[in-house]
Amino acid sequence: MGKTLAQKILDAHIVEGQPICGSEIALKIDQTLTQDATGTMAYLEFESMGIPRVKTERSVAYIDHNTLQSGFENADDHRFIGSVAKKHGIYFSRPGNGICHQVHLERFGIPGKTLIGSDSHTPTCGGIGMLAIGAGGLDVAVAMGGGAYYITYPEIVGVRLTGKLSPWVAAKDVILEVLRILSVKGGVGRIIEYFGDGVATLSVPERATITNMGAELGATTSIFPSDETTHAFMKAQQREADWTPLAADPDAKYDRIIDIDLSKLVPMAACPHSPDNVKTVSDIGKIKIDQVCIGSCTNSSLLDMLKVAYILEGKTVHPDVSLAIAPGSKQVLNMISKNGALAKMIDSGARILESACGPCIGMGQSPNSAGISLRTFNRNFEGRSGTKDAQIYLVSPEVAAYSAIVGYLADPRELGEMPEFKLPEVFDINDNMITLPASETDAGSVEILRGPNIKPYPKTSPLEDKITCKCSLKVGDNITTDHIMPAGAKILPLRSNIPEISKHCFTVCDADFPSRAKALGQSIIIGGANYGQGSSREHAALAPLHLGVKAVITKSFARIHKANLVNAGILPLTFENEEDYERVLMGDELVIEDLRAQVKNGNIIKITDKTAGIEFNAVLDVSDRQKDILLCGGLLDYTKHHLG
Ligand code: MIC
Ligand code: SF4
Repeated sequence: MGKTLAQKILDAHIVEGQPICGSEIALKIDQTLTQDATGTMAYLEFESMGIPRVKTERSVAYIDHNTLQSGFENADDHRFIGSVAKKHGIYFSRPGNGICHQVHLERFGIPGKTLIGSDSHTPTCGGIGMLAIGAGGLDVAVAMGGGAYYITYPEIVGVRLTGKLSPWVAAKDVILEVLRILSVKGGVGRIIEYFGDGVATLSVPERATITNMGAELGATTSIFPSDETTHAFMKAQQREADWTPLAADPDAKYDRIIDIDLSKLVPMAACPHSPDNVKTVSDIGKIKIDQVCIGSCTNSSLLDMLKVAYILEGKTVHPDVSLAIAPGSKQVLNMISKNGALAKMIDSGARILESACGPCIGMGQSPNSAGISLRTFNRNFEGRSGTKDAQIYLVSPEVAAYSAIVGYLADPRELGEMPEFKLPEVFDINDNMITLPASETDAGSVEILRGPNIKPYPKTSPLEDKITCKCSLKVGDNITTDHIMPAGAKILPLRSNIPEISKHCFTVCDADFPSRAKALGQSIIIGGANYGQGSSREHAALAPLHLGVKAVITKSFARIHKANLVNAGILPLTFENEEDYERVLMGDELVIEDLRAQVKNGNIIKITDKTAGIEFNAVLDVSDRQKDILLCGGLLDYTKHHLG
């Protein structure tokens, strides 16, 4: 039987386990990437494994998230990461060089290879046929040390694209349509693979927008074939030698097929506060807007910027609107500055930001109170913009730019005929902001530069045999890692200081949680469905670990967060009977006896709720390897144990 493209790459990289849907496999990882907000912790973890040099084909450390330097913390972290990179054989993309996913697509991604990154939008490189997966920092550290990366062998959902996008309808509208169909939980345990005649009509940056935002489906990753369009893109990046043609076999069998006729799509928006709350722009109507932000790893390519500049040319941003634009990389910014597109943006009144994540992660440009902001980003979770009552709509660059001019949410098809926007035959190549690592002989003399805000990994201990503790928090469905461990300009500089950042854990939901959990010493959290969706930040597990959380019991988990909990030695449990979720209340005293034996012997954990006077079963749905990790007290202890 023929294989899908994802299956071909998976199967070529399996080093342990069987390609059977639902079973755990170990993958050989060819490349890794980190960014600064997750990178400091990842490199502290890598250092503690005592491996002198990375064992991957290519590892790259990017500085793109914590670029607002309103104190010494972020700058210290940048220096720390730069020095670790130099010493241990990692390429270092300096601040200003661009957003990790955009730069990796331009300069490092290779069709058919595997990449894991400590950022959930790592699947961006799926746009050139790479198997690129978001992971926790510790998983990336292990992969840098030559260890395998473990996932559940996924189902493959095929999205068959036919037709061609109408003028002013964008790649963003394609992924919004997929989100409308599948929802933010619909991709869990699945890879989304695009195929069909419509693929050839999409450029690489458009494909990358689609695979990037597949993260919002909860998918393991998303992937496009590598074809002549990919070839032209790689050639234009002067990386033709890295190109290989790749596609699914003609008789490949997908677990499910979704049909999308590109010509039928219209401009859409994801309404507050979820990326799957998708409606057409015309159904939402002409709502008045306060802000427009264009950029982020989803929509900051040269192609996006050329379209935006065309729409803005000769116009002025509406007097009631603030327009901010962050081109995705130095390459993009440089090229639009040379071809005049940047001048058109500046002329229109756009506020040009550096090539970094910026407003997407709340690093500046928070909207006004109750402000309505249109953003070309990928997440519109409540409060993520930095303004609690802001209303964020996710839209294409075309919708964003046109709306910025007219002052309300508007349909860019009103612009009439669309010129052909073409990618250049040669991109501007200058990798001078990527610092090469020291040679193996020089590495010994490289000094690691550590700032005072960099604190060690939290204390761990082997799994106890009996847990008696209270439920410190009960939350509902679709809790994001932005709820668990908020980001933004004030909190992000604490990413390398777990004791300090823990003071902000869950404060979006309950301001007293950190102090309550700390006072309890040990506790358990109760959650609903799709708990931990969104970012890959392992801080959403490390802060609870620091605060004494022993287990999280939910209706279901998002993939990366569940793995991060295991890595941190926190039990990820699900209710065997979902009705039990209603019966356990905050403050209840919970007891788990013979825990080690229960973990070793099966996947059912018996729990007594003394306050409610009930017993219930929770499921520990993890592999035997993950059980060993939990028994050891987390992946770091497990890895040291196995290495030593
Ligand atoms: C995000 O978009 O939420 C982030 C910030 O890029 C995160 C990583 C982080 O929290 O550092 C992600 O998506 O993984
Ligand atoms: Fe950066 Fe936003 Fe992309 Fe996350 S989603 S990597 S914060 S641009």
